[in-house]
Amino acid sequence: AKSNQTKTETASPKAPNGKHYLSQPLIKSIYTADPSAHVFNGKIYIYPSHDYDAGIPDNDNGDQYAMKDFHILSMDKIGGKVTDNGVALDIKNIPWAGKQLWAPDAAFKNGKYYLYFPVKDKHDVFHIGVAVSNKPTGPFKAEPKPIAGSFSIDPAVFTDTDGSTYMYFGGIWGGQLQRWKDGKYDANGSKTDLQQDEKPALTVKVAKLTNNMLEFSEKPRDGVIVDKNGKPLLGKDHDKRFFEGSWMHKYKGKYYLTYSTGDTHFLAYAIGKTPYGPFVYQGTFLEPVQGWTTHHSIIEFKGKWYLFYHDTQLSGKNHLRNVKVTELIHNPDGSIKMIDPFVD
Ligand code: FUB
Repeated sequence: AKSNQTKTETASPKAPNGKHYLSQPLIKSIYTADPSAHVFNGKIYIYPSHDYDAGIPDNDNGDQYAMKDFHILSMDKIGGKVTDNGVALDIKNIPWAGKQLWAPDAAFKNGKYYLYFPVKDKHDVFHIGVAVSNKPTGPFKAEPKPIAGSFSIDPAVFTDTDGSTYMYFGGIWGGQLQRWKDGKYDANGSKTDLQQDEKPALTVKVAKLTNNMLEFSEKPRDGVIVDKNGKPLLGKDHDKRFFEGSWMHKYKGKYYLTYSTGDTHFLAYAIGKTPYGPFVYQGTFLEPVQGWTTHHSIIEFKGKWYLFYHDTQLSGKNHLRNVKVTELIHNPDGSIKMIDPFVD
């Protein structure tokens, strides 16, 4: 007789494209995105955005990403239990904040933990702030003002082997980087990019931090991404150029700048000889995930490298994301092995 039983859920459910997800959400009790992972005291800490549904319709400005606080996740090992450590910083305790608490990062120095975050000020302009704690999970206390000279979004903080710490930051479109092209904010500037296809594309900003981790020690510079002939990527190179969500890791003495290509939905990488670049474009290493945004971090843990990323497996909605992890492999020639977030 024909069975009318429905198929039971498998360990790896199918995505809308008919394939299976490569990995599963790390936590299902809250929506999380933009995972910045770090190893502190031998344990893995993830500093994500905390997505929630503010009831704001999707638009290119990203108004639907109306986040209000941060929860830090921790785990003893890859594949181990993931703990949600509760509210680490609330927007109401950031004196200068208006709205949209976007993708954070964290660092440890001088016995303290530093949480870096972008948020719009009360005039709707993104800047980057810092908050300090004695513990990796907070609670964090925000400094009274944004970091002087900071703008746009997506801070990624990297400490080099010589102890110097750098912040990479910026994002176009809703991240407003294009509105700072002349060094000051242009409220009437483009909503997307410079709209100059044949000119060098906007790129990530990089600035060394002061030893107290609270300020820029220099004016932010352009981390220029060039092709193999040394020519900057152009505005029209949408499948290669920087959009947002940068990260820096050092592998075998080289500086790997990784980032999202935004409207073409890849993670791409470029390699430099110094933390400031120039960075030579190499290719993409994560195919588009489910959902519009793609944002990541890379860490080494117990001799292996891992990619933390997000997709929209749990909700199917662009602004309600969930963080994931998978192994990242450097090939013997230094290239990064392509990762497909789906498997057959
Ligand atoms: O989470 C809000 C924004 O979406 C982030 O700042 C971007 O990188 C994108 O993931």
